[in-house]
Amino acid sequence: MSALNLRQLATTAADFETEFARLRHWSADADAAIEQRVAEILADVQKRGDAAVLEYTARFDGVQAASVAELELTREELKAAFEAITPAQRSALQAAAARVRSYHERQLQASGRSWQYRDEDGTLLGQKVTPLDRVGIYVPGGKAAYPSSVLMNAIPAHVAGVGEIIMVVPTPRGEKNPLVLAAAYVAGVHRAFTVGGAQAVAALAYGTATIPGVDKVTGPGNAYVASAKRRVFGQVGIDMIAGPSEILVLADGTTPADWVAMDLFSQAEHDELAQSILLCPDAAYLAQVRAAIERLLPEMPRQAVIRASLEGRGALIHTRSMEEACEISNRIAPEHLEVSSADPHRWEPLLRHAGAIFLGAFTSESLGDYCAGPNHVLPTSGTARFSSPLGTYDFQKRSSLIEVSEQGAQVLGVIAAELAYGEGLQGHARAAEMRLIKR
Ligand code: HSO
Ligand code: ZN
Repeated sequence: MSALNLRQLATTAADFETEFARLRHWSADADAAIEQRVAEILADVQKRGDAAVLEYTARFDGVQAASVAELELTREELKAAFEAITPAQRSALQAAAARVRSYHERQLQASGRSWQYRDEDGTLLGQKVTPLDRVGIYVPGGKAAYPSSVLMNAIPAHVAGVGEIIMVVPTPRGEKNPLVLAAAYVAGVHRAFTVGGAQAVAALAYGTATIPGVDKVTGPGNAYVASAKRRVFGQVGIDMIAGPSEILVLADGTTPADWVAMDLFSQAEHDELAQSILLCPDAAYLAQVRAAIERLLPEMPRQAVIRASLEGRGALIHTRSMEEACEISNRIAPEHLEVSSADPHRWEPLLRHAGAIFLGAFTSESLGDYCAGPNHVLPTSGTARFSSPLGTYDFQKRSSLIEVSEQGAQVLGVIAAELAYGEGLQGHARAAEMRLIKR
């Protein structure tokens, strides 16, 4: 095997900024052919409904069915899948689901409740929080069929109180992934259809005779699904368009080098375009991690993907200090940030932008992917600067609540009328003035 060509940068190097910019560069250029195909599929499903869904499912997945109803997986089928997996798989799914559920229940308590108050003149003001009526969860079927993602999408929806959770999952050549079905059962998915691709997103967004239209579509997918989600946004809500996975490890040199090497692999193995970066002020430790990577890589079944990811987008960066490592991490705003330090709480206050922060040597990112409790659907590609993990709040919406008292109307009416005349809107002004008591 050829030597691993893993980038090593130093923040003291004259060309650091150029190399750093190169490292960060990533573009998911919209592919015009895909965009065109997706636009056609969306329009076709909107127009012909079930018939179009059936045709695309036959063409793309090789699944022939007489009706879309035949493509529905009943709750009994999901249950049967759950019962058919091994006892160890069953209990792992249930344990993960329980932890994810309790984390999201806390989240709901902390940020998902309605509130109101009355001001001095008796006017009631507030915010009413309600769950979405119906959501669609897209689950990929091919190389990225992750049962854990079923839990991470469906459980917060369930906890938020969504009325109906509809899962769609492609089953190429009719092959169903038993763990995906079992996870859907555990997570409380209400209905599931073996339909995928842009046609599934279209069915969820527009509704067909068989597949109910939803209010929001969440979940990861390939370029077709991402394009379809972008296009239906506005008609329905979407969660986010996720880019390739990322991990950034801040190391002070106290964690066993093998552990850090494997943590870098754990995101690199997702995708050739995934990004794994290690930042450390200790040059000797960086050399140890590099040696560990080279020694461990040949053992990995997905070594080809890991190698491509590390060589294409990975880096070991020698910083002047841990403080500088924290600054660079903030510039990158990674999806996953491991603070692999003996004193993680010293650094945590310096870290402002990251999808999820993993503190201390024992907190491998992979524990967060499956079962620690927080969501693994996280902002990627620097979007952690302005967005948050998928959560119960994504399955809720807020309505403002206003009840103006007679006394309150006397004050507000004067203000509103003044501003309304200024905008040339008589109707507004007079509606406010009619409620003023003539004296
Ligand atoms: N790390 C992925 C989620 C995942 N990992 C699913 C394993 N299975 C999100 O970036
Ligand atoms: Zn992962």
